[in-house]
Amino acid sequence: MGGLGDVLPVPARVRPVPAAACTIGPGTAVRAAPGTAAVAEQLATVLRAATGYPVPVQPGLSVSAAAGGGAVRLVLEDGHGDEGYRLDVRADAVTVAAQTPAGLFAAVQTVRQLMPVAGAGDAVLPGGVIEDRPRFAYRGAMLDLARHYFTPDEVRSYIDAIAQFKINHLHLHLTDDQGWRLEIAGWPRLTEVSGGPGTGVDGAGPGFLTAAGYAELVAYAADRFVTVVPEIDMPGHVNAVQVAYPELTRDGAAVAARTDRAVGYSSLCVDREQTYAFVEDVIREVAALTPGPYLHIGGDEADATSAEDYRTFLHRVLPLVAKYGKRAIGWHEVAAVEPPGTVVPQFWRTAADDAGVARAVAGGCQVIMSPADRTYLDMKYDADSPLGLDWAGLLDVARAYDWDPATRLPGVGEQDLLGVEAPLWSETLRSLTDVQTMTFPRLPAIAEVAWSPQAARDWDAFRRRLAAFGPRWTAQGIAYHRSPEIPWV
Ligand code: TNX
Repeated sequence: MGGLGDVLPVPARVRPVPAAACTIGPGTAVRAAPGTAAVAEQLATVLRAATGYPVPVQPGLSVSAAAGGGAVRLVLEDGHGDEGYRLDVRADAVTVAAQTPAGLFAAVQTVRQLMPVAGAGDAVLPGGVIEDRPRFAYRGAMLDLARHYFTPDEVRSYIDAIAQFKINHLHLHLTDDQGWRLEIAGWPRLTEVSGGPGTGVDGAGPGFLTAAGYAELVAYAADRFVTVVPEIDMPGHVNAVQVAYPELTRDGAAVAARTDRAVGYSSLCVDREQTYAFVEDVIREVAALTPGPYLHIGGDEADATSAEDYRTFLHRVLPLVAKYGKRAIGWHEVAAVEPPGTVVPQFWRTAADDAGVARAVAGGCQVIMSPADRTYLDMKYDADSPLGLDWAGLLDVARAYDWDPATRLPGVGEQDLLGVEAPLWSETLRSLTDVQTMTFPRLPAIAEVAWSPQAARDWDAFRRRLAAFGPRWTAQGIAYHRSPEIPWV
């Protein structure tokens, strides 16, 4: 049995009381206070898997220990913040308290890691108290479905895998030069043509989400307290749009499909009204399918759009996002147009400073930190990595872990950060196994950067906790890179 604090990401406060360990036995039940039934069922599922016992869920607050094992109760109470929780393990009972179901769900992820991987018979929860809450509200991962499409089942499996580390946003990069992956009412050729056979990098990543399939995915994520953030990349990265609809090009001439990895060569026509009719249809549709607060409009690498056109375009499009009730996120290039304070620039480059982002922060914007040399899961681990790119350098686990987002950019401090995200671009990926191998174990490093207080983080302690997690991935059927930096058990 590990210690009470042997959890990824490390909890904010841990007070072990070894004598208070609690045995989950054949009589253990989960008692669900009003409003906690759904998470109680998730907790019971964890305890059943760890023990093989029935672990019924019972409504009510009584903590009277049933024969053969303590009761586990879930309660909602103030004082824990939006996603914080308190886990109190005593010899005769366990209490999980939070202000919200999201906080209870975070606690369940902690309990899951404190239980055996999969077991038969009594299991022991280490005694003591954890009081935990996130450093940042936005803790994200991103999957690129455009360069290579991943099916709803694959994305669901990714959601399951990342939610264990208290990642609470999944950004889906749905469109790019090589493909368009979300069905849009009124514009069927986007997916018929640019989601069809031969799309994706090397033509090896065809497929698309139907509107209904996307909505199901969003609901599945929401059940795991993960908010989907859809990205429609514009005004650049639009070759797939123009292949499907040549009327959206300057001269209306047919456009050749592209399956190479180049960037920065395509642009929507900023001075044509038809462009904005298209963009508004897409934004309205995506907003209607997405209950979460964010809509990502890309805005990166628009090298085929002049600076003046880029400004004109964004000043038309940012209000459309607001019109349909969403808060816009854009890659940090959007900071160049002095966006309103509700817009969230996502910093992705490797430079030591960025005047545009600092100016946006001074203007009231919050920032998502995704510096490529720390968070890009598509960078190679080391020179021998068979998958991935290396334009931002090699990214081993220590590099992903050992940085502080609040000191990364001058003029962008702790209070200016909405959070941290780890993007996974898919130019070199062909399968879910590829995705998993690039994601793990670096995503838990980023999750700890985003969740745990800076003062509670320590590389050596993290390596040991990570090493102990290896068998869990194996038991879950998740591939991971056995980085030589980690003393795997
Ligand atoms: C840069 S990061 C891009 C993507 C590529 C990625 C590969 C960003 C906003 N744009 O178009 O896929 O590098 O690492």
